[in-house]
This record gives sequence, structure tokens and C-alpha cells, in this order.
Amino acid sequence: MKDLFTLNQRRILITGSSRGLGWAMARTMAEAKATVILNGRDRDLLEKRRKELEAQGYQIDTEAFDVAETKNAITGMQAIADRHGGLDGLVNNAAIQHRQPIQDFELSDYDRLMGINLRGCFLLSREAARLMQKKGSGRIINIASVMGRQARKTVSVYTTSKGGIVGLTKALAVELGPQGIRCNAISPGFFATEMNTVLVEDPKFSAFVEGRTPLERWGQPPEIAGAAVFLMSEASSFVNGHVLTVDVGLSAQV
Ligand code: GCO
Repeated sequence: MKDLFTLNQRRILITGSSRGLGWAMARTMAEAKATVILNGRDRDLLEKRRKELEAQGYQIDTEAFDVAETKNAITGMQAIADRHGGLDGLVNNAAIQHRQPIQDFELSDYDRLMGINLRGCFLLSREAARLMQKKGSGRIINIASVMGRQARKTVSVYTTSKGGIVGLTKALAVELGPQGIRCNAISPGFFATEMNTVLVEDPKFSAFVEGRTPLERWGQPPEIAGAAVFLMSEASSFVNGHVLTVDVGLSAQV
């Protein structure tokens, strides 16, 4: 059988990939033979991650910028294009969380969260589409969340941003599809990432997660990576505008 899941030297940028789900996807895409471009705000950590993967023989590059900083993000995308001759794939993974009851939520926190989670996703998608349209092909994966469709208390702005990601994914899919660029989203459930350490370490919250998921456990970051490779590879050549939920059945359970 043709290896539908190989990423075969595709040049793929993953934002927020020095830790958590982004790092898990970067590692697995490198194993699938992609040329992975790591991104984050911490240059030293990016360098450490690059060395870790290069030591295993993978093709790795880094480009440090904050997706909320327009000028730096645009310059960073251009630098990637200059070094690699273009871009085949983008994973919009960079995101932050801020937990606060609505009445206490500061607008400055709203702006900071939306600037990274949603505006950053739009900005990177626009810049990537400009590069991808030149060769008439490309893949964009947006990391949404089960909070894009369901809500829980104290994460109203994160939920808003992830709901926006679902809408943006469909808009990108429809508008860029005719140019050979496909866009899909992944909606993770509860994963034991650094963003959620405070929740994982809270016995009450962990009991809630275990009670709300058929497998009664948190997800581990590597468990997101297969879905990302699928959506980046030829195996998903007819998939566009889809939101692939990876939540071990949380959204299937009442
Ligand atoms: C929270 C968590 C969640 C999940 C994420 C899953 O505080 O509720 O951070 O938002 O981790 O949404 O995709």
C-alpha cells in the first residue's frame, strides 16, 4: 500500500511547538519525514528542541516569534519562505488560557488571549495562504478545542476564541479550497499539558474529567499527533473544512 501517511519532506510550521501538543505534533511529523519548523517565544527552548530532534536525524528548523506580534510574525513567515523556498503546511497550535469568572475578566486579558488564540491563527493562515497559493497546494490545521462547541465555567474567552477557530477553519476551507489549499481543525479534549497542570493536579477536577470521559482519563500529548499527521498527509486528500474531535468520547457522553 502507498504510504498515505508519509509527510515526505513537506515544509511544515507548527506554532507553539516547543512544548505540549505542539511539541508532540512536531516530533511525530518529523518522524513522518516532514521538514519541521518549530516556533515559540522562547528561543533557548526552541534551540534545545531543535537539537533533540536533529540528534535523531530529523530535518528541523526554528523561527521564534509571538503570533500576536504582527510585524514579527510576518517577518518570521517571510524568513521561513526565504530559507525553505515556500511552505507546505501550517499547524496553528499556539494558544494561551486564562481562567476567570466573566464579571472579573479584564479586557486586557481578553485582548491578550484573543490576540494569540484567534487573531494569531488568522494572521498566520493569511501569510501561509499567500505562500501556498504560489504553488497551488497547502494544508492548514487549526487546533480548536472541545471548548469550541461546549462551555464550562471560567473559560469564556478561551471558549470564544476556539469557537472562532471552528468558524475560521470553515471559511479558510471554502475560500482556499479552489487554490488547492485544504484547511481542517482538530478539537482536543482534556489533555495533560502544561496549560492544564493546575487542573490535572486538582483531584476534584481530575475526578470530573474521569467522570466525563468513557476511558476515564486525561489525554497524553502524543495522542493528538496521529490526527495531525492524518490531516497533513495524502490520507486526508478529500477532507476539507472538517473539525476532527480527539476527546476520547467526552463530547459523545452526556
Ligand atoms: C480548561 C482547559 C480546557 C481544555 C482544552 C481542551 O481550562 O477547561 O484548559 O480548555 O484543556 O480546551 O481542548
